[in-house]
Amino acid sequence: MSESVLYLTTPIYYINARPHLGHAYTTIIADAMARYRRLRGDRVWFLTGTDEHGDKIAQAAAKAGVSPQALADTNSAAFRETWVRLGITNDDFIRTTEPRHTRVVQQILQTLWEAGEIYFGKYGGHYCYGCERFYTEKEIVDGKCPDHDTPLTWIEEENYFFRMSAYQDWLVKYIESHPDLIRPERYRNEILGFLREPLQDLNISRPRTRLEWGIPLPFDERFVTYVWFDALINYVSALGEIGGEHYTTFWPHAQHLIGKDILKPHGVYWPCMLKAAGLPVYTHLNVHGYWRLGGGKMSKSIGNVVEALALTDTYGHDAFRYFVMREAVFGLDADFSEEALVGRLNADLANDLGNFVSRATTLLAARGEVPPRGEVTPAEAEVATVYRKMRADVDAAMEEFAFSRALSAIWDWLGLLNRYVDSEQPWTLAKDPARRPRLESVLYTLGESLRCLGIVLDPFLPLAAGKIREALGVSGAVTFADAEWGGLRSGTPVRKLSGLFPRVAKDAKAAETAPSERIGIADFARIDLRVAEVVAAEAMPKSKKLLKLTIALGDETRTVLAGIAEHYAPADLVGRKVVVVANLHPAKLMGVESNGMVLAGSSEGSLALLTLDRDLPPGARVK
Ligand code: ME8
Repeated sequence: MSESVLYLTTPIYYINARPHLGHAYTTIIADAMARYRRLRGDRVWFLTGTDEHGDKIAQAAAKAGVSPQALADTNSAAFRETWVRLGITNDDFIRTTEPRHTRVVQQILQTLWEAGEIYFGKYGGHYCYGCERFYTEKEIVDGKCPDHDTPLTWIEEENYFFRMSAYQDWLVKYIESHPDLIRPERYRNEILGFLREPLQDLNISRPRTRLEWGIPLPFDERFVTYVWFDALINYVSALGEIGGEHYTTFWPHAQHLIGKDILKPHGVYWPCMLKAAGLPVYTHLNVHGYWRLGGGKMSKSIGNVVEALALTDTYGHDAFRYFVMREAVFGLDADFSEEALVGRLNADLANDLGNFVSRATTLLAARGEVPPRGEVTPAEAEVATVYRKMRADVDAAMEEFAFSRALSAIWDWLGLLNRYVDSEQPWTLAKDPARRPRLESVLYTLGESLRCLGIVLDPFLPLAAGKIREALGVSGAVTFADAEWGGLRSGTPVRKLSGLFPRVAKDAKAAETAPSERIGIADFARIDLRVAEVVAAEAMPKSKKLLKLTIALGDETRTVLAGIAEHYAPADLVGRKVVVVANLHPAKLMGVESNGMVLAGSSEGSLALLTLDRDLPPGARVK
């Protein structure tokens, strides 16, 4: 990443729909990018806003019996409030009904008019009121709008046109000489493919007799500007006066982020408009795919996309952010479902991240503060080396808006951290005063991992990252410069942080917390519970958790694997009578077949085997 300045924009959203999953996705990933670049110490300006002109708003306002401006005020506020609620850190919010916008649109129109880039002409075409654009014969599907699947209207009228066709050759050459102007590459190819056909001039006006709600052309008051011409200019108008300080600082570093639905206006119209107006083209157009719901194409008109966004309140903003960034490969379509969200929340957030944070802060808090760094064995060196590699991988991924790849790099490191805790067994070290130096070095590594997590997770999980920093007493702004490995000071007080991401009980409604589903006695009778005697027990090589038990069940002996190694020594088990599920399908774990399951209860980290309070022979039925 070369520039140290970033001007990042989202599309300005139409205010005839309520904010939904699709809008939130674009805005959330833009926010993550803005936060990431600020952490790098870059100068960032992050813009979002609303697109408020056009037929649809005028019609909806008439229907509601209010002025278009009043409706626009209400509906635009819904977007602004949603972004505040989601913790979006946009620096500005532009509305196309603001005077600062109108001024710049009219200025650009006047410049183009005077330069002869705009002419008056007659045009007839198939118009879609939904899209507010004309469709060429080639684009029409079965006589209908390819987007809305509704009939088109033949409209013939006099209008103003922008000489876009004159820029075709220039645009092709520009895209070819700037290979990553439009990315990912599939969308660059799509635009180049489109440009293989002759480019038409762009109709940029609508007669006021047909549409009143728009920006009047400065050179002909009988017409208003075509919505796309109006809307695209927001990216410039939001920076104030063209040539002014804010514009000069940020425009040369403009990057747009959009969904694939609006590729053509951004990939074709906009660069031609900029070129004609004598303004530099944006540096990158970053295009993401579409979220699908229930396997189909997500429609803007259906309420379930709004409901999908409401899941941010159900499961938390961080969990929602994490899910959409982790699940979608940037540029490709992705499927949204509540089940998948809960799956990620439980596995990645509650389990991988939450458990690590809980274990590490519990161990450190028990000691009160971060110990001296101590000796660095190969295990500690590996944690640091993989951390540095992860940081480089995250940087490379973020350069391409590859949020999912960035997160998976962080989670690979987190996996290593969890394995490190499992294999170093700090709770065992803590019991042996002679091993105190070793314990200190492990605890220091855990503390340093927490500190670094509190920084690198910040763009993606801002709330959780803030809590992690707080547990280590880090207050105020941080940057990636603070995330150099080894920066943790011994003596730093640590507070316990548990329940960062509580598990969500879905379907089977977590046996521990919620009342479980009722079953009939016949269902229960299908489970064959038996008394068994442990005749031999041994540790499983390479496993911290599993013990291999040989059990007698009446006449039969069986091998059963039990995840109790952290709670029972093999020698303590031989001769004990336990209760097993005898009719489970065999399962192979680490190369050993387990034939049954030993029952145990657990709560908050302690575990107890079910045994008998009077003697019964092995094989006795339990019910
Ligand atoms: O097109 N999946 O506004 P819009 C992912 N006003 N992203 C989605 C999505 C989905 N299913 N649905 C919508 C407009 N989006 C114009 C833009 S810009 C100068 C003018 C997101 O409200 C995605 O970012 O229809 C898409 O490009 C945008 O919302 C369209 O928003």
